[in-house]
Amino acid sequence: MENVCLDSLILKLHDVNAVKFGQYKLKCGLLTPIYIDLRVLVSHPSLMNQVSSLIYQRAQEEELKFDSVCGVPYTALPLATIICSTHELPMLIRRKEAKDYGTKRMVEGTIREGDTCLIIEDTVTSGTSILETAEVLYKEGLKVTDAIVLMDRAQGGVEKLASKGITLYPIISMFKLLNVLLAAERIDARTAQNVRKFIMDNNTFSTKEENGNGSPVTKKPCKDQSEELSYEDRAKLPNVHPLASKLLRIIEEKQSNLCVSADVTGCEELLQLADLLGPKICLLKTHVDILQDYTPSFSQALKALAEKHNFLIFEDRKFADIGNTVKHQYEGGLYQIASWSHIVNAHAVPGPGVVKGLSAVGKPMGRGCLLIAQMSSQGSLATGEYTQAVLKMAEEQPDFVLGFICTSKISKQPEFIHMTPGVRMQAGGDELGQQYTSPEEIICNKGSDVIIVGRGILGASNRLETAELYRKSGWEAYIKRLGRTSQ
Ligand code: S5P
Repeated sequence: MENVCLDSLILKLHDVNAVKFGQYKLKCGLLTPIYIDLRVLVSHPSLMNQVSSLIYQRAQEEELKFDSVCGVPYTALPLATIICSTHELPMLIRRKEAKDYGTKRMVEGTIREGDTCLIIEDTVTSGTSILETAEVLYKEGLKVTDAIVLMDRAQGGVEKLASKGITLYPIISMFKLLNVLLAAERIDARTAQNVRKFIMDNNTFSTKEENGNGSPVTKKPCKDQSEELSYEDRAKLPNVHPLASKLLRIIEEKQSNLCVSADVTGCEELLQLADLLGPKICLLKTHVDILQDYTPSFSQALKALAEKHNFLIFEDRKFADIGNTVKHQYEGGLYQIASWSHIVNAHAVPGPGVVKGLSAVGKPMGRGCLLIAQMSSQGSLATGEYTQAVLKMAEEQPDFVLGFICTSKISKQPEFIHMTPGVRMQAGGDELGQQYTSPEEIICNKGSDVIIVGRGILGASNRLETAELYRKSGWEAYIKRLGRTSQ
C-alpha cells in the first residue's frame, strides 16, 4: 500500500475532524485521549471513495476469498456499499435490531449457507463490534474468517479476533496515525507520547485469555507494528527481554542508537575512550582478545564507566562452538566475559546448543545474546536460508536471545533488537572486505535499531565531535523513520 497515499489520507482525516484529541469515552467505558470518529466520512464523498478503495485493495493484496461483504453498522455500512457496488460484489446488511413485522430477519440480502462473508469495519478497539456482527452471521450459517478495518487503535482487537478465528487486517494503526500527525506538526511530541502511553497501558486483550479449546492464546505483535513503535514503546512490551528493555530505555533517554566499536589494543586507551564517548552512546562494543595488556581490573573499570555514563557493554566474542565449550569460554578463562559484559554474540552454525550453553551461564546473571544473522563483509555466507534459520533459532530461545547482528531488519517482532555494523558516513569499504553503509540508510531504510561504528569514529581527529555526528545522524534517521513508517 502506498505510504504517501496513507499519509495524506491521515492528514485529510485530521482535517475533517475524524481524529480528535482531548478526553473522550469509548464504548467500553474507557476514557481516551484520542477519539476516532469516522461517521463524518459520509459528508466527504471523495474521502469515502478513497477509504473504500483502500479497503478493497487490502482484500486483494491479502488474496482474501469471500462470497459476500458485510459492513459493521452503521459507519462501515456505506463503505461496504461503495465497495460492493464498484466491484459488483454481493452485500449483506446486518440489522442492529430485528424488525417486529414482516420477516424479522437480522441479516438482509441473499444468504447461502456455507458462504464466507468478509466483515468491514471503520475503527477497532477491542474487536467486540466485529465479533457481534460475526455472531449474527454465524447464526445464519455463514462463515467469517477475515475482517478489514481502516483504523486499528492497537488495543488488542487483532489478538482478540485471532483468538476467535478471525484474522483482522488493519490499514492504519494508531502508531502510524500518531507518527504522521507528529511529522506534519499537527500534534506535539507530548501529545503523541501521551496517546502512545495510553494505548500501551490499555490493551483490552489479556495474554491469559483462552481460546475455545481452553489452550492459551499467544499474543502475536500485530502486522509490522515494530516499524511503528518507538524505542520507548518497545521497552514496555510484555514479552521483551529485560536487558533489551533496559537498552531501549537507554537509547530513548540518551537519544542515541549509537554503539561504538572500541577496537583499540590498549586497556588505558579503551577506558579513556569509554569515558570520553560514554555520554554519546547506548552501547560499547569490545574485542577483549585484541587487548595487549588485559587484566581483570580493566573489566572492573569498564563496568564502572558503564554505570557512570549509563551504557551497556557488548563483548563481540562471536561464540561458535558446541554448547559445552562456549559455556566455559563465556564463564571462565582469562577474560571471564560473563562477569562484565551485558551482551555477547554468537554464530548459529553449531545449532541451538550454542545458545543453550551460553544461556546456562548468562541467563541467571540477567545477560543476553545477539545471534549473527548476516555480516557486513563482502562474500558473507550468512544470507538467505541461513539468515532465516537464525531467525527461527532466536524465536525459539527469546529468554536469552534479544536480537541480531544483521545488515537490515530481519524480524517483525518488536521485542528483538537489530544491530548493524559496517557503518560510516561515507559509503565504501576497506581492503579486507568490510563494506560500509551510512547511518541514515541503516536506520531509516534498512530498519535496523542500532548502528555499530568503529573506525568511522576511532580514525577521526576529534573522536568526541565525530561520535556526536554519528549519534545525531542515527537519531535523526530514527525520527524520520517514525514519521513515515509503512503499515
Ligand atoms: O558483520 C559484522 C559483524 C561485526 S560484529 N561486521 C563487523 O564489522 N562486525 C564488527 O563491527 C567488527 O568485528 C568490528 O569490530 C566492527 C566494525 O568496525 P569498523 O571499524 O569497520 O566500523
